[in-house]
Amino acid sequence: DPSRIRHPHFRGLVTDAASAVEQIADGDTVAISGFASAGTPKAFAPALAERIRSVRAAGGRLSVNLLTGASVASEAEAMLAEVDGIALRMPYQSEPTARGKINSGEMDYVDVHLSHVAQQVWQGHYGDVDVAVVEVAAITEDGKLVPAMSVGNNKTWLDVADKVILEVNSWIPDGVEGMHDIYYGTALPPQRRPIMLSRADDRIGQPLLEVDPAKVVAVVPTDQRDSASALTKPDAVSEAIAGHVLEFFQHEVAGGRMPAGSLLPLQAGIGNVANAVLAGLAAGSFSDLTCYSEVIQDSMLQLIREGTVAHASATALALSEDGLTELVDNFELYRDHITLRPQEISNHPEIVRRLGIVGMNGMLEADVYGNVNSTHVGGTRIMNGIGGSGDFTRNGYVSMFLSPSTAKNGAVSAIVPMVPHVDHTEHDVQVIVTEHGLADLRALSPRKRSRLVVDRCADPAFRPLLHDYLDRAEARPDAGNTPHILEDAFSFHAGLAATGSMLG
Ligand code: 0RQ
Repeated sequence: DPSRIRHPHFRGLVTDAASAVEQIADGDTVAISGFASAGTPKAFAPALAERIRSVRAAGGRLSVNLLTGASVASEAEAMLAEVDGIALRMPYQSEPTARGKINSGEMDYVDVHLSHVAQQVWQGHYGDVDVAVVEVAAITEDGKLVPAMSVGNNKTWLDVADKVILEVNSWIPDGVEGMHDIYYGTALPPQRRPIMLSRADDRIGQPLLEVDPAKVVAVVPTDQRDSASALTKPDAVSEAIAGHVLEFFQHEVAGGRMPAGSLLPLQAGIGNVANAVLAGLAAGSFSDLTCYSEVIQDSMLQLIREGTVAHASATALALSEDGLTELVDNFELYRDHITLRPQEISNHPEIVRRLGIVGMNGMLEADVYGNVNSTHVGGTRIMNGIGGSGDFTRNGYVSMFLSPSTAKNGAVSAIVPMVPHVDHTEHDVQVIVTEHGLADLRALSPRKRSRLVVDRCADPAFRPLLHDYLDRAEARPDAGNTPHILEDAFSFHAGLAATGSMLG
């Protein structure tokens, strides 16, 4: 499609994916586009997996270090993991094959705050980035790039890579041009300057990405939809959690800590709980809400359409099949209410703090004192990764964790005596919510926090066990500020391993 590749130099580089991946050598560090289900290069993973198979069949070796925005389309991740094509993975994944390889020790995984990725790569910790593979919507007359449905780390990948492969996807609606705000003002210290963004809808950058044409080695045309995010309908548990969150917002408004109507910019993780909270906002008395988050889910489109949300800023769209269709069919409407930014900016601690973001993320488990485990089942087995949850939790104005009180049909309690892996410490976690209730931990000492977390948030089946633990811990002569019995602190997890249930 000539209207997508408007510059003759780039038109001369058009080739197929099989030839493009010939540029990739064993041990290379390959940085690709993709954030959640949006913007993963479509032709790259199948072509690289095929090349890996043929190199191996000929007795050779080929695997790469794979850097991304966050999770990528799961079929792409799976294809590369299945052929053991990934030696090292960073910064986030959520795909079962890759997860299995990581947990069996076959794949190295470095779990990084999403706002830190670009600066860690600039600092050189990951060595040279040999090849960047970036999906774009178009190449303009002057050789600039119209970004796709996610931005992620693409600006950084294009800047730092030695060679660049561009996938130009003509499925992406033409109208996408102008929806992005690519900020080129970040640098390493001591050159750093303030980032002058003070509202969710501020534009501080430019709509297009830049690339040095001399680095571009291949341009691969594609025409494939983004993969869809699975969307589960809100159930009774997620609706109950949403109800507590909405009541909390009213309480904050009444206390003068949030403006009535518009609240403060909201950030919500992916999943049905976040979706239920957003859906609940539509029914409330809110208007002119803003969101400053990582991803935009289906429920956000509805809130924009209804006029409840005035503006949503993110780094990616993570939509279901229906959501993608709704977006593409009504692009003119959504483009004016959505800004996609690099993940350095969507998750930037400076901005999260300045805007006063209300962070709402999921968790695996919390302990009675408010430490949260988001990533490691049983303390050892990776689930997904910390993602952006740390960026928003540490720096948010209000930091909330939302979760069902139990998992695995009631065998696992989300409230435990001590978490066996800590992603978010008691200093960062302000509010915990389950379907049973909400515990506001602000200004409470550890001994007061623990009883509140148990009584408000734990499933009633686990409350006697948790109170018994706390009674015994507090009765010890050396109980201290944060009472624990180290020999018993993981009794819930040990019970689960031994009997299949934390109830023992
Ligand atoms: O597994 O489906 O196999 O049973 O974990 O749990 O309850 O569906 O919740 O989808 O929100 O995931 C922390 C993983 C929660 C997620 C986590 C099992 C449970 C189920 C999923 P099954 P739910 P969610 C950034 C946002 C970190 C990254 C982040 C996450 C599966 O929220 O990855 O916050 N967070 N990104 O059965 C064993 C437990 C368990 C458990 C749940 N205690 N032990 N298994 N599960 N609790 C910001 C953005 O803007 C996007």
